[in-house]
Order: sequence, then structure tokens, then C-alpha cells
Amino acid sequence: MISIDDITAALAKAFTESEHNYISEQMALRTEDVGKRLYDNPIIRIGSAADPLWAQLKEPQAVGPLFRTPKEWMTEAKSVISYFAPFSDFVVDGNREDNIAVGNGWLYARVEGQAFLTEVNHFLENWFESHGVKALSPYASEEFRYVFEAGTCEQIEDKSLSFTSNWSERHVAYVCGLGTFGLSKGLITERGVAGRFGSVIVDASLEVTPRKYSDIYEYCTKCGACTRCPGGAITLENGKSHILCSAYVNRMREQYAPRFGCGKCQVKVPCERGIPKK
Ligand code: B12
Repeated sequence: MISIDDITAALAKAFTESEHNYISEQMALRTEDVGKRLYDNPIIRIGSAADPLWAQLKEPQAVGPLFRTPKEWMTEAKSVISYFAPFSDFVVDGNREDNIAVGNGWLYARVEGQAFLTEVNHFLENWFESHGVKALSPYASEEFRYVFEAGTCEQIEDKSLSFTSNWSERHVAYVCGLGTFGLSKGLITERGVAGRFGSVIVDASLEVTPRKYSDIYEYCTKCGACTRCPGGAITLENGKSHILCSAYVNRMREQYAPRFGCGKCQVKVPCERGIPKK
């Protein structure tokens, strides 16, 4: 049986060896950024496709009716592999320097870094296939759908839905045991909140990692550090407003085109690099 260590080793090799995990000359906004790494090696957890939590994610207060369970993505689904790729010190430290200006590393990580993770998702599909296991990464598939403000996605019939997707990587990571949500709605893992997620569904029964938590906000201390959000989207009283966050990120799209980003809720916070102490 394929073990979590086998997958961890395969991903570590891909993250170390792929040129797309490093800033190239063509990408670089300044020469000293060339060769810097985007992500550290990822951490991995494995969930069961039979977990009753998947169905709960369809409830309106969770992800909502757009969400498709692993078995709805792949009828033969048995397990789900979710990974968290922590941003490198270059990416995180660069975005700590100013409370508003977005660090170069964060900009590369948001755009080219997400493209690299899509490549990683396809790498995982091929890696499993080479071991005789059928694999699908919903986020990297043509059927992935997401919507920001209601009515802005042509391919989604229900125009009342907003800020949702048919495969939310944070919720998938939560079910697989990678971590719990914070006030900023980022998912806090044992390597912190500063990073991005990916996943694949497979038709093999792999050993499931037990969840070490029972509450969706268990790791968050509600310290309020992320309320320094420059978009004014996060408060201790009301949590995080996706509308205000999204509007602010859109302003950053104008400022940093063709890149964008913000991520101030994921740096200079006690959950930046680990689970904060209560
Ligand atoms: C839509 C979207 C956005 C929207 C809305 C944000 C959001 N949180 O949904 C906007 C444009 C605002 C956005 C912004 C950013 N995003 Co974004 N975004 C997405 C996307 C495409 C889909 C997210 C989704 O489906 N949301 C669904 C809604 C329902 O989630 P929610 O409201 O937060 O969930 C709450 C409820 O479910 C509630 N709940 C109630 N009942 C229950 C019951 C159960 C059982 C559970 C589990 C939960 C639950 O708990 C949750 C937390 O409060 C994902 C990619 C993906 N495929 O997942 C990336 C993603 C969420 N984004 C990501 C990032 C990094 C960002 C930015 C930092 C980027 C930047 N600007 O630099 C910002 C800020 C993120 C933030 N603080 O939320 C990362 C998150 C990394 C992390 N550590 O958590 C993701 C996962 C991308 C990735 N591949 O890693 N994003």
C-alpha cells in the first residue's frame, strides 16, 4: 500500500527539483529575487472518501450546495490526499515589511506560485497513475468552479451563490486533518497559515490520518492580530467579510497588474508559522 511517507517523499522531490518553485529571470521584478524559492516542502494528510463530513460541507453555512463530495468527483473515490505548501521565508518575510505594500515574493507566490501548485496537482495525478491508482485533482480539472460576488460566474446556474466553490481546498484540508480555521478564515496548520493548499482524490484505500481537533476554529486564539487587515475586512466581533476582502484584493489587482495579492492576515500573526499557543 502507498504510505503517507511515499507521497511526502515524492512531493518533497518535486518541490525541490521543479524550476517553477524558484523565481526565474523572466518573472523577477528585481534581479536579487532570481533563484529564491516560493514554497517549502509540503505537509500531507489523508482523509477517507466515506467520511460523513463531506456531505455536511454542502450545507449553506459550510461551503454550500455547489460543493461536490469526493465520490461526486470520482465514483470510485476511496481516499483524499490534501497538502499544505508553506510559503518560503523569502515570501513571508517580504510581506511582513510593510502593513500595506505587498511583498514581491507574495505577488509571485499568488500568481506563478498558484500555477506551480496546479502543476503539482497534475504531477500527483500522474504519480498515482504510475502506481496503478486512479487520481483526480478537482482544482486542476476543467470542472472546477468558483464564484466571488453573486452572479459573476457564467458557468454557475444558481446566481444567488457567492464566495463559494465546488472544491474548497481549506475545507478539504480540514476534513483530511491538516488544521482548523482562523478568524481571518485562513486554515491554520501545524506549519501555520502562510501558504497554499492542493489535493487529489484517489481510488485506493490509503491509511487515514486521524483529525486532532473537533471544532472548526480550535487552533485560533482570537488574538485579533489579523484585524489589522488593510481592507478593513476582519473584526473580532464579526470575523471576516469576503466582500470587503475581495474588493480590496481587486484594488491590488489594479496596483500590481498583472499580479495581485495581499495576505496581510497571514503574516505578522501568531499563527503565521504554526499553531498559536492558547
Ligand atoms: C473564493 C476564494 C477567495 C475569495 C473568498 C475567500 C474565502 N475564504 O472563501 C477572496 C477573493 C476574498 C479570496 C481571498 C484570498 N484568498 Co482565496 N480562495 C478562494 C477559493 C477559490 C475558494 C474558496 C471557497 O470555496 N470558499 C468557500 C467559503 C464557504 O468558505 P468560508 O466562508 O471561508 O468558510 C467558512 C464556513 O465554511 C464556516 N463553516 C460554517 N459551518 C461549517 C461547518 C464545517 C464542517 C466546516 C468545515 C466549516 C463551516 O467555516 C469557514 C471559516 O469561517 C480558494 C481555492 C479553493 N479551491 O479552495 C482560495 C483560497 C481559500 N484562498 C487562499 C488565499 C491564500 C487567499 C488570500 C490570502 C490571497 C491574497 N489576497 O493574498 C486572500 C485572503 C484569504 C482569506 N483570509 O480568506 C488560500 C487559503 C490558504 C489558507 N492558509 O487558508 C486558498 C485555499 C487557495 C489555495 N489554493 O491555497 N479567496
